[in-house]
Amino acid sequence: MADQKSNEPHIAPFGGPAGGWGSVRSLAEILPRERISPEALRELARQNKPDGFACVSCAWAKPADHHPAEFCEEGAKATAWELTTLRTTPAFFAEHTLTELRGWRDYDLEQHGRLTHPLRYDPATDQYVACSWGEAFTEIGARLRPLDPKSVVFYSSGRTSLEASYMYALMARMYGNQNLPDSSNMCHESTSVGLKAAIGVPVGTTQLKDFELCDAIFFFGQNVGSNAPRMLHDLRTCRKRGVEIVTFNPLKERGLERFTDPQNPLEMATLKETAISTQYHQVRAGGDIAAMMGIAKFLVEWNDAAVANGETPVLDLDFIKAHTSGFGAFVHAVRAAAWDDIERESGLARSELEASARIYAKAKAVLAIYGMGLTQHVKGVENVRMLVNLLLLRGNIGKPGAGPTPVRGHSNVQGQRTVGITEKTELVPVDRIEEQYGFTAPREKGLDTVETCRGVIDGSVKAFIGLGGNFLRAVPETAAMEEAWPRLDLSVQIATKLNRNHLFPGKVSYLLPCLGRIEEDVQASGPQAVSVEDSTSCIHGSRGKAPPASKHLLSEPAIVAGIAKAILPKNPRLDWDAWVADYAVIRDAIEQTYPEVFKDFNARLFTPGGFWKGNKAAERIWLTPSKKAEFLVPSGLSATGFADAGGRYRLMTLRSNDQFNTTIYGYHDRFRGVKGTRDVLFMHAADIADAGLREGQIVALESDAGDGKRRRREGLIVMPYDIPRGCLGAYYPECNVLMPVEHHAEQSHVPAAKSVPVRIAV
Ligand SMILES: Nc1nc2c(c(=O)[nH]1)N[C@H]1C(S)=C(S)[C@@H](COP(=O)(O)OP(=O)(O)OC[C@H]3O[C@@H](n4cnc5c(=O)[nH]c(N)nc54)[C@H](O)[C@@H]3O)O[C@H]1N2
Ligand SMILES: Nc1nc2c(c(=O)[nH]1)N[C@H]1C(S)=C(S)[C@@H](COP(=O)(O)OP(=O)(O)OC[C@H]3O[C@@H](n4cnc5c(=O)[nH]c(N)nc54)[C@H](O)[C@@H]3O)O[C@H]1N2
Ligand SMILES: [Mo]
Repeated sequence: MADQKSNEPHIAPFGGPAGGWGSVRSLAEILPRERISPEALRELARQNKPDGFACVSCAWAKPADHHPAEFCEEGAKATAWELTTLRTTPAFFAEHTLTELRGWRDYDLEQHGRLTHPLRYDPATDQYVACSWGEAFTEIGARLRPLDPKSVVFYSSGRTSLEASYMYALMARMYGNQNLPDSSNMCHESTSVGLKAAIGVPVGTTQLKDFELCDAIFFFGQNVGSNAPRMLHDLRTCRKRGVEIVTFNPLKERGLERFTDPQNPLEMATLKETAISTQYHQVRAGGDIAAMMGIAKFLVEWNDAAVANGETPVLDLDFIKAHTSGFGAFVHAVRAAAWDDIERESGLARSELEASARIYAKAKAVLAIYGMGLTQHVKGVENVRMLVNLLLLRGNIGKPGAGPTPVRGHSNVQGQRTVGITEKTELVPVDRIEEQYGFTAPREKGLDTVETCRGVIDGSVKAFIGLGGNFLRAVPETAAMEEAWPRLDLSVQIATKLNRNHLFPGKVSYLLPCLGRIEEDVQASGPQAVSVEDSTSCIHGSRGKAPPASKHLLSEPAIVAGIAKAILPKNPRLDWDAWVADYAVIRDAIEQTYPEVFKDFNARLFTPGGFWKGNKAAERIWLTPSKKAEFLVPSGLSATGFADAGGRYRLMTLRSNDQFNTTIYGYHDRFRGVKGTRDVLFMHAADIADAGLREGQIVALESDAGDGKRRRREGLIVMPYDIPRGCLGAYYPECNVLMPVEHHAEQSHVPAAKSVPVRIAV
């Protein structure tokens, strides 16, 4: 199998902290492998600095008073990945057919280096051949113009800048659809839907300064050490001031246990570690609603007692009365929930939940930080709503040091939504764009990621444009998707490196190479900057200075403009060329469409720490229909959406410490003690014994979704691991083949990648 890699796989527990010498060694492996030049090394130091570039890795906040080197191991890997001196040229494609390349591993495809030329697929030879940009745009226009706009999809991955995203969304609407799925559809859409319904804003309410003011942090389902390592500094500072950190995660993730700052020479020399979590609860996958219900139950009980004794209430009853709706029904549900059910569903003992409820009840300000462990479940939206319930009980939204803090994924995934990348009409100022550009914008809801997958499989989607990303690898049901993809009339991929999606051409296919954000982008008016929005709603300018990987590359705004001019009639109110010549003009257009958020956009572009776009819920103004923050009674205690049954496991598909989504940097997962392989199945020792398996045995997984479809992943090595019983862990994207398209979060349609029903096959 293409994914299998067994260069002496080695599995043994890792004893070190997150960060520390391990992260330095990990970099020492990557930098030479990417043949990084001295200039590129200099670029590393410009990461997340004023007038530097915004890191292309995660979306965590970038402080104004930055650390001496505001980058982390993962950021450095992402920078090295983009600045590699390795190249994938037309000569490479002359030597390899796509059929052959489909046998390569994801790692080897990208490791070959940056794409250098625009390419067209030649079905006669099954190869990509170099073409001119003009030729590419002309044919893309000729193919798209006759199609029904409803059958065309414009995907984007969350790395694309605000400028290119705004242009892309506008182009789609002018073309005639809102088929604008993005990586957020697979990620924090449960947040966007859940928080919007509960508190009237689709994003977290907190900022970095709240880390200085909280006295407890509740941390659910986010692997900070691997996926947002810069936050470890904030967490460590919190710990040093005695903030309690209560973590809920099925796995003992090292970054949540302890950390050594690789940028602090004293800590490194003395091997000093900071313990991060003060309580660590290994909740079952999909057990968070139950866990939070247990905490709420203690709070309500203690409140009853306090009120009866004339003491200060445990709940913030004044806040609840003034600011919330649905409290009565919620409390009724809390009282009705049975401890046996809570303990079974959460996998946690009542005493553990009591211990965390004590911390919650004592804290004056609580931050609730979370990631994919909550959002990627069938009840992902209810997970988010339950977290809000918990916060509302003690008024922990809209006060300093408190609030929901979703940790977003890609570096501009939140920002794309801010400037129009959405399939939902209600999230777009339709009247304003119609007036600004003189056209009638579509009102019909567009396709999201799940709906796009359905459409590709059933043939109703005819053309796909991908602005970054690796759609075909990131989505569920990858085998059926790969089988269906060649039936597309047109597949266009805008990318920096070759990935598996590019190996599945449509009837007509183009692979268009673009500049990365770290590279210098010179247009008619001179060198350009772009912008991104981080997880805390702060908007940052970003200026690339590294020499481009090839002189044939175009920037993302230039490529979008090229396609737009080819598919749209001329519009006197919109000069795409003028936008490409000077991105400040795009920012003026963005400001005109979104005057509240982007006031004085160009002037504020390089504000240290970014400029905050504001947040009504943070001011306790609730933009919900009831004008209050809404409690929700969850529909049940389990988030999995399927019943437990003999032999059926809950599979969590996970990221390693050595990947960025579908980009595989290497085959080690240092923190989890895995070396040289990704073909691992994490499993509880007692489950291994009960299933009659043994450590190191090679097994297959089959999906157990009850829909009669066969989905199978071969070649996984059984590894005993500290994981709750009945739960399994294995790596994404290799296990996406096991996920049915229809196994997604209700309402938000996020694929339910953290509890996939599977059976073990031998
Ligand atoms: N280096 C690096 N950085 C990244 C990425 C990357 O791949 N590599 N990806 C980026 C992107 S796009 C995103 S969205 C984020 C992803 O970052 P995370 O949100 O951390 O996503 P995952 O790595 O998928 O891991 C989720 C965590 O949830 C836990 N978990 C699984 N199921 C449950 C559950 O039911 N309940 C609870 N409480 N926990 C659960 C897992 O054990 C794991 O620790 O990171 C971003 N940053
Ligand atoms: N089973 C399972 N599936 C998941 C997840 C999971 O946890 N489990 N997580 C989901 C999540 S949270 C996400 S966000 C998605 C990720 O889905 P995507 O965002 O679609 O995937 P990436 O792997 O981030 O995309 C990598 C590719 O982006 C291209 N690229 C990199 N930089 C640039 C650039 O600057 N410009 C352009 N144009 N292209 C660039 C490169 O060619 C690279 O190969 O996957 C989702 N799928
Ligand atoms: Mo993501």
